[in-house]
Amino acid sequence: MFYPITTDLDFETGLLKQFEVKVTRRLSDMKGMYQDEAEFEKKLAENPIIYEVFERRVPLEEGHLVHSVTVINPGKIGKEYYMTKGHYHEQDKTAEIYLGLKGRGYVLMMNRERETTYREMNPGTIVYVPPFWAHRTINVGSEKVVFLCVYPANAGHDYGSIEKSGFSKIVIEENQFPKIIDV
Ligand code: M6P
Ligand code: ZN
Repeated sequence: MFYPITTDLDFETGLLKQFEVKVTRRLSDMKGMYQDEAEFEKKLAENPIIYEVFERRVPLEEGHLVHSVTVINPGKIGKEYYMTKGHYHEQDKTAEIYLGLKGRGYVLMMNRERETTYREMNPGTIVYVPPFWAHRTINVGSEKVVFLCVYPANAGHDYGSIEKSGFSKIVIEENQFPKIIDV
């Protein structure tokens, strides 16, 4: 029997005071995901942390809800902002909720027909990622992007489809503003 738990979220930082799982993604974990390959190779020397995920451990079974906070650092590889890898759910009928806590983010979403849309995520924005949509979060600002995520614990991450075919659009900085362009 899994007993109820509480978690303290610090509204100053957006960070969780308790977590059991921490995932750190560095640039080297994102091979092939940035368009500017020369810049990617160059930055590999310092291999910066792109984002981190802090998660409460719950059983990864139907009925449970994973809840975690993700922190994306500010930065760019060439013109392209730091972002998450992005994924479909393996159980693709499962949705996800994000709550923006800090910073300026874009949530890029793509369905299996490769139709792509995005929503801005600022502190206080709730983003609903419906079933069947791959999702990637992009830090389009100069501060950390911090957001809470909640999703069914049996959803699973399908990274393979994104590693293979990418998203059909990318987010770059142009004249100091974010811009979505076709790949
Ligand atoms: C959010 C959720 C997680 C995800 C994380 C990082 O917290 O969507 O499920 O793991 O972002 O994104 P990704 O797994 O695509 O690298
Ligand atoms: Zn997800």
